[in-house]
Amino acid sequence: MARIDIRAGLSNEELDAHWMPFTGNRHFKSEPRLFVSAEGMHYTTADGRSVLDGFSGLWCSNAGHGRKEIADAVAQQLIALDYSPAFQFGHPLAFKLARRLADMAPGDLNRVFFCNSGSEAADTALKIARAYWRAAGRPEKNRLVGRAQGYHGVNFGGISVGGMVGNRKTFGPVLDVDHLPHTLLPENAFSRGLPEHGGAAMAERLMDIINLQGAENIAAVMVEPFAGSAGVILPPKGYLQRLREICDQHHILLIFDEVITGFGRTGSAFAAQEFGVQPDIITTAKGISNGAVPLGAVFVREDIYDAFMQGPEQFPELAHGYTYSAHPVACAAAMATLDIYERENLFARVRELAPHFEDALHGLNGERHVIDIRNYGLAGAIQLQPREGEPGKRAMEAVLEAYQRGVLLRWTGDTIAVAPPFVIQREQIDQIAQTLSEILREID
Ligand code: PXG
Ligand code: PLP
Repeated sequence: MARIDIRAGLSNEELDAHWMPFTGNRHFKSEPRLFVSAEGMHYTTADGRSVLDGFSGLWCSNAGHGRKEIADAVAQQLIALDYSPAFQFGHPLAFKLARRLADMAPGDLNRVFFCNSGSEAADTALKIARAYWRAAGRPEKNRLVGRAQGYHGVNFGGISVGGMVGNRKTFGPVLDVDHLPHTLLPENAFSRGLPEHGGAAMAERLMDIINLQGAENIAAVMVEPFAGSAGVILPPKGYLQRLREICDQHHILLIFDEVITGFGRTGSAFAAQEFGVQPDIITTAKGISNGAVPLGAVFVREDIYDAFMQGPEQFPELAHGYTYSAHPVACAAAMATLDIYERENLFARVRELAPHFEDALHGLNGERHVIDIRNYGLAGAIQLQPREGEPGKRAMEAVLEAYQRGVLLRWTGDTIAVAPPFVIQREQIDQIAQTLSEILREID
């Protein structure tokens, strides 16, 4: 029998050359986990195994993999117009896409700034917030507020506002930012959907920061509607509403980072709509293009944009932009993605599947090691008791074992996260839960 090659024929030199992001490089390279193709709900590994995608890649492939409509749109765009200069020139598809996105967005978030990732979206939003207050004649409003356990990507603005200590502490001084406490409260363990307890009180902590720094010095508060990366930490009922009220009272912009929650994950296009809270700015990426081509977009209130439209008309009103802002190929991928979401009614499908998904995850309540289960829409988390002296190890082992048994999940700390594509079948949700149940019984 031919030897099965999990390394896909890669030499040590090739494996070594690629410095992998957010990966234990030595651990990975000693036993690589390589995908060579994907179709629908499944990846195929280098050694020819089929792996059910329980994580939409990395919260990206909401419509499943290998979507021909996207591939065709991308191929046609590459031939028609491969690149168009992003600054001082444009191409029609960027404007059409912006308009279409604006129509999906809540309220008057009708101005769309394109970038290439969630990290770029975060830094773009923070810069727009600060520059807005200058344009509005309030230059001293420049402080930023984030939240513990928040994730806003890896650029300097994002890690400053972000609250993942591990992503900041090796990089020296970052921006001087205040952080709200996270909303993972023990009394809310095993909540189904939005937790009941502590919402308004947790949001009230923003008042501590306002009292400390002065609202006159604060530009914006940036939070994820629910924290994805930290392990699906949901906002208790009333939390986001109260944040909004406080921001309104004190003239502070509220930025929702919807890189994960945007494009259907909650069952609505945006979590802002699902939770009924209107932010001033929304950042997105990932699902906007089904992950097929990198793309990010920042949605901004119309009157924020208007505040910038002053001074000599030939000068850029915002000294910011990326070579690949509104890249034609990314725009084509996004258009085709939105077509699929619409045609297949995939956000409604999230709402339909959510109760089954919730039951399947909460069915793991009582399994060994499980200390909390959280869910909303098609996002979920199973939090494990950390193994004595080895934090993070138990969830890592569970996820690596799931991969061996044909299910792709993600670990973050001792939490296992689940976020399947919206095209998942009920039996496949059951397969994820069943696999986890078996593994939790077996691992130490
Ligand atoms: N904001 C949020 C809310 C995110 O979730 C980013 C910004 C950064 O996006 P880019 O495209 O620059 O990576 C993210 C990314 C996980 C996981 O394990 C989450 C992300 C990325 C990778 C893994 O949950 N979120
Ligand atoms: N570094 C150099 C030397 C550049 O010339 C540029 C863009 O022109 C950049 C970085 C920024 O690249 P991007 O616009 O793709 O973010």
